[in-house]
Amino acid sequence: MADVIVRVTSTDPRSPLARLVTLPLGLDVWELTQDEAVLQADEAQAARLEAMGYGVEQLQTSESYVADFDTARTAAGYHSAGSLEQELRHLADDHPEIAQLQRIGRSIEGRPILALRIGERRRSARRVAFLGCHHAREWISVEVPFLLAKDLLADASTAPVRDWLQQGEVWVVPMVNPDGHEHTRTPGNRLWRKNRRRNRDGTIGVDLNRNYGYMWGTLDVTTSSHTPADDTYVGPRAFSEPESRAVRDLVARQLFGGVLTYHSYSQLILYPWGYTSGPIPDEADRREMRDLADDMQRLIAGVHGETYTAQQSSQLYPTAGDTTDWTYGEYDVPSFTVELRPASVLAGGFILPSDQIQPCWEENRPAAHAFIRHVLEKPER
Ligand code: 0X9
Ligand code: ZN
Repeated sequence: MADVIVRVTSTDPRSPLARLVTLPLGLDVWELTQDEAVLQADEAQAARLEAMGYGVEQLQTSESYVADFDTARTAAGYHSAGSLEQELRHLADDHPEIAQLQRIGRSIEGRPILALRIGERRRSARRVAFLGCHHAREWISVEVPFLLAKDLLADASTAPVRDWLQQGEVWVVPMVNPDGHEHTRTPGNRLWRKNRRRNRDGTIGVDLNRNYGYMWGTLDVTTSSHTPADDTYVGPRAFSEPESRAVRDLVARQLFGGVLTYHSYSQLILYPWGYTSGPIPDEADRREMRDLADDMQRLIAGVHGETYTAQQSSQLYPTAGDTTDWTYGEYDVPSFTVELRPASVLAGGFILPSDQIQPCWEENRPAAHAFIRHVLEKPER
């Protein structure tokens, strides 16, 4: 059955949009605001939504969307798993004193999951982590952490980067999901989201951003599903996947003072919780993350004028088992999900034209720096 991209609205107060994501409908939700949702569905799902009383407007078939945006020009400039490995290796080779490439695990299909450690080696070092590409189709989420690493190394001998790298370490894992990313580079698969796990029922893939072990599996809704075929399948148990285990074990070894994970799209800065609409109980933590998210929003807007809205994750939609609920819930460290460019599907959605990579990185640079500074310079508790 053909997949379609639809805009869903609600005029009937008995079927509000917020309810849409709390039902186990197996939808692939791309955008969600008070007024409308943009999502990918098959035709039967779209008909069911209409029958439930929602307004359903077809924007495009998935096929024509990909055909419109996934041009050779759009794809040029993005890394593959292989070209990323090569460039990370060069960065490490060119800066042997302060950079080191580590394999932190292997994917289901055996690809290395790579982390670049940047900083002088000191036992007492504070450490901060930037992650990318839990979701295969979110190619820009590889490029921003990669460019951050490259830029830090280029600036390593001048303040303030020099001081950060003396004081602490920045760890960058640009591609948590190399198998999924490689899959999106094959014809017909540009919109793949999950990893490439063969599930017991024969379907493929676990959503790596539902597989972390804090409140894992406590929701069964469209945006956090227990149905293996669904795009947000949480997996059979927490940390069932080698990719999420690689991140778990890295965090356990390095005890980062903060974690920021890049995704796309929608231009958002999200902080925990995702699993509940309730706020974080600890008021100081709540203020710390909210203030930092607001600072990042301002810093980003100051570069090219783009708005990245700071909010609690669950205000977007509820999920259980995402990365930042786990890093905050388990380690009590400031944790953010940054949803990168663009703002909407009309500007490309998951298929961001490659001429946007540079401005997207430019606007995220001062926010990433603010996060590094915050974590590395934070007084001991
Ligand atoms: O659904 C996700 O995993 C993230 N969005 S994405 O479009 N990149 O897939 C958002 C995760 C943040 N957590 C919550 N919204 N609860
Ligand atoms: Zn994502």
